[in-house]
Parts: sequence; structure tokens; C-alpha cells
Amino acid sequence: MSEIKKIFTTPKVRKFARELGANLESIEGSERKGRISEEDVKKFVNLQLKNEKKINLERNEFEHSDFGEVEFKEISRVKKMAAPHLIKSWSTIPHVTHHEEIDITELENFRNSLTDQYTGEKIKITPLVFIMKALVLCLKKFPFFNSSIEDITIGKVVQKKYFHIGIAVDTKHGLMVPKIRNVNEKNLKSLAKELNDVSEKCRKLKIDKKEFYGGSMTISSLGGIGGSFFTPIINSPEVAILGVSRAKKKQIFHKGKFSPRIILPISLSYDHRIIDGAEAARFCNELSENLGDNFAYKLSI
Ligand code: CAO
Repeated sequence: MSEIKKIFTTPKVRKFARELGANLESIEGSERKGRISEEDVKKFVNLQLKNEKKINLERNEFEHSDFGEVEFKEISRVKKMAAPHLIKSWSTIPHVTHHEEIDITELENFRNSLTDQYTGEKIKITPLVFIMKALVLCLKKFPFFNSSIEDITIGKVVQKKYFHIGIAVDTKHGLMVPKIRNVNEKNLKSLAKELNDVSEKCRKLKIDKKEFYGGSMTISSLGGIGGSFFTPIINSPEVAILGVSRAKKKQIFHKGKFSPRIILPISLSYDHRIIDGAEAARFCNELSENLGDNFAYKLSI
């Protein structure tokens, strides 16, 4: 096993490095006993940027138009703004994705039976709303999933006591991730309404910037569109994200015989620096329990 490198520096330099997304473990300190100065951090970041530029130049050794007709297009402002954040998350967090299939047959039967007691009309609550509630129970049981790294070099994380779930919303401007606050305190109906209102605000660009901050964990649901499993990118500074794909009917061996069951594919990406594979597997087991045949008891419906 490689020896853990000791890092000598001041809290001010640690904060500076953190703000720039520079990993102190990768920086050679120029001062006495290898102490890292602010200047060392700047030099390191400059070198990284130069390397990045070099890679970009290498990529553009030829013109696409040399090979046929092309057209230049602008990507949306939202996509441009999200790009550095995605690069930071993808390149600084050691991601692992755990996939699982959850039997939600009973939950789906219940969900499809929901009707308004006065009008008799069907109440529309999507599976995502149940998943949000079930996720909060998992976060309560596995609080490390509801944390953010303060300083990995000294092994410090901040654990959140609140349950604000980020929801990835697909809009024509690009992807936005507003937070649904205090999910633990809200019932299914009010969560469904809030999810709808917040998505609409995003799509009309009427959402306040502060709604994108301060999350516990994010859910990225492609369930309304399709697919089975994907590898979602963690929304830094969060440490895990739950990807949800489309539930499908499958022939499953259940209670001693094959029967058609409704199976939900999920993909949990987690930061391997602070979450181990075994913990992620237990987290997914818990989620399966919370959405399984005992869902009504678990979610206190
Ligand atoms: N399995 C099967 N059906 C599902 C489902 C699932 N996992 N999730 C939703 N559905 C169904 C819903 O019940 C609804 O059915 P009806 O039309 O019959 O009522 C339909 O699919 C559409 O649901 P929806 O997508 O409108 O609603 P939602 O609550 O599931 O999702 C929102 C809301 C905002 C997350 C969604 O509209 C959206 O933007 N999704 C895309 C997110 C995205 O792009 N993520 C990828 C990011 S990259 O990491």
C-alpha cells in the first residue's frame, strides 16, 4: 500500500486550493519541509490550465470542414454555465456506479389506483415522488450520503441534518437541478405539486439561482423517457446521485413461481473517497426495501 502523503500548509492556503479545485496531495511544496505556499498552488493551477489548453490544441489538429460540409452552432447559456461544473465533478470525484433492479409492483398498483375521493378523477403522482420519500429514509440511515467533503486532506466532511433533494430537470435551455426542500416534512401530494411547480419555473427560466444550491443528494430521472441504467455524474459538492430509469414489466421468479412484476432500474453513483462499495450496496438494498411490497408502512402512507 502506498504511504499517505503528509501535507504541510496553512488553513488559508487549504481554503485557497479548495476554492480553485486544486488537490493539495498533487502539489509539491517549495518551502521548508515541503510546506505548500499560495504561490505553489497558483503555479500548479497554471500548469494544469496550460496542459488543458495543450490537449485542446491537439484535438484541433484538423478542421472538420476538410471532410465535408459543417455548420457552427452555439450551445445554450445554461449548458455553457454548467460545463465547468460538470468537468470539475467528473475529473475530481472518483465515481463508482452501482446498479440495481427494484420490484415496485405493489407501489405501482397503489399509485395507479389513486383517485380523488370527491371527483373520482385519477390523481397524478409519478414514481419519482415516492422515490424522493424513499431516498430520504436511506439518507437518514446512511448519513454519509448526505454529506459534503470539507477537506479531504485532513479527512473532514460536513454532515447535513436537512433533506433537500435535487431534481435534474430537462429543459429546452439545458439541464437544471433545483432543490426540493425538507422532503421529510412533506406528503406525496404536496411534493408532487412542488415538483411540478419547480420544473415549470425552470422551463420558463423563472427560477432563482439560490434554488440550485444547498442539496443533500440529487435524483436524475429518465423514467419518463426511457432506458435501463446509466452512469449519472455526481453534482458536486454532493457525494452521491441516484439515476432512475424506466420501470418495465418483467417475468420474475417471485414467491416460488414466475410472475409478471414491475421492475425499476436504478443507478447510484457515489464518491469512492468517502463511500465504500459495500455501503453503496446496503444503501440500494434499503432503497429496495423502502419501495418494495412494504412501501406503505416504510413511507408511512
Ligand atoms: N418508470 C416508468 N414510468 C415513469 C417513470 C419510471 N421510472 N418515471 C416517470 N414515469 C412516467 C410518469 O408516471 C408519467 O406517466 P404519465 O404520462 O402516464 O402520467 C410519464 O412517465 C412522464 O413523467 P415526467 O417525466 O413528466 O415526470 P417525473 O415526475 O417522472 O419527472 C422531471 C419530472 C422534472 C424529473 C422530468 O420531467 C425530467 O425533466 N426528466 C429528465 C431529467 C434528465 O434529463 N436527467 C438526466 C440528467 S443527466 O444526468
